[in-house]
Amino acid sequence: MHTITAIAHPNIALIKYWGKRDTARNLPATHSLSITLNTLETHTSVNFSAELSVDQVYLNKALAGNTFSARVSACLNEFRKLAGIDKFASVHTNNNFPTAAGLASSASGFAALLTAANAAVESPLDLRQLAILARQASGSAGRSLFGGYVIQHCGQQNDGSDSYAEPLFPAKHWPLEVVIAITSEQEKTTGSTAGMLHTAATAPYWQAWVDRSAEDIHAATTAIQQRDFSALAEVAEASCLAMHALMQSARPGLLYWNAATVELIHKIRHLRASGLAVFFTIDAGPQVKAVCLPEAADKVEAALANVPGVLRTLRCSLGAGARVVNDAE
Ligand code: 2P0
Repeated sequence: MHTITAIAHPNIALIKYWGKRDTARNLPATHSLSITLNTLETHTSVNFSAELSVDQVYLNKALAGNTFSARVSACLNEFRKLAGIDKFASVHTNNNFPTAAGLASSASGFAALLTAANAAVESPLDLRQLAILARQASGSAGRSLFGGYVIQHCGQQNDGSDSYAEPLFPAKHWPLEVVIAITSEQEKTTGSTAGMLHTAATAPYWQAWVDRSAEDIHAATTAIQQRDFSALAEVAEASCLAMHALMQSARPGLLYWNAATVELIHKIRHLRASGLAVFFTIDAGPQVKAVCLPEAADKVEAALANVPGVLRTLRCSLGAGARVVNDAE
């Protein structure tokens, strides 16, 4: 067998996933709706080999730590069961953006891993099976299999068979742009999985958060379908702030923001009030993602770059789903 390389992009949720209805199967407690980005990339190469007696995992050109390697192996174990393959793999995965800093590196990572693994076997799985395996590995990862606007259903079945991601609208339906304001390059202190379990166990507003999910998904889907920027801004900011308020209500509270994060929220709301089509969203980290109409993006980027505490900005459009690439790419 030869080495297959796949590329996948991070996605950012406009309607957030935070919490699990089943920890063992990694079933989300809420639906989520995301946009897949371009520019930021994970490249993952997979080579199944009869000569290996364990999976060998490299992250950003160095042997990966035990926790990361174990997650990759667990994902490959589930894949091997379904794909009927018993060989271990050497895996090389590289991100061109900060890992584990609230930029969804696990989403693009597992989407690229499964896409490469699937292209390396004789009987590939279908996309629905791949989406379920990706969700099992990381709740946001199924979303990075697809481009444009994507929904991750929380599902109701105990076995998770109806908890999968699927595309909603292609990127060209409404080509929004995203400015990411980086306010810290540090890895976050509380990972998403631990943060979600802690929140579900201790936050008093937990059930209200879960109950609101379907309504927010419906509002966002309608806004995207109608290309109604104000309506999308309203529901996306509400979902983001509700998620962070929920985390902060846990005991002890989880606070992923720094001072610059708060400055950016104010700046983006001020820009919108002054007529620019922009809204913010923030994940489990201190970076702020400003989603905007293309004609507003240059002004938004210039304004955010000047906010105290912003280290640099990144610019993305909507991107494609995970795919196999030639080694030369
Ligand atoms: C999201 N996040 O919807 C939310 C918003 C972070 C904040 O999905 O435990 O790394 O592996 O299923 O996918 C990050 O969570 O968590 C995430 P696990 P994951 O994008």
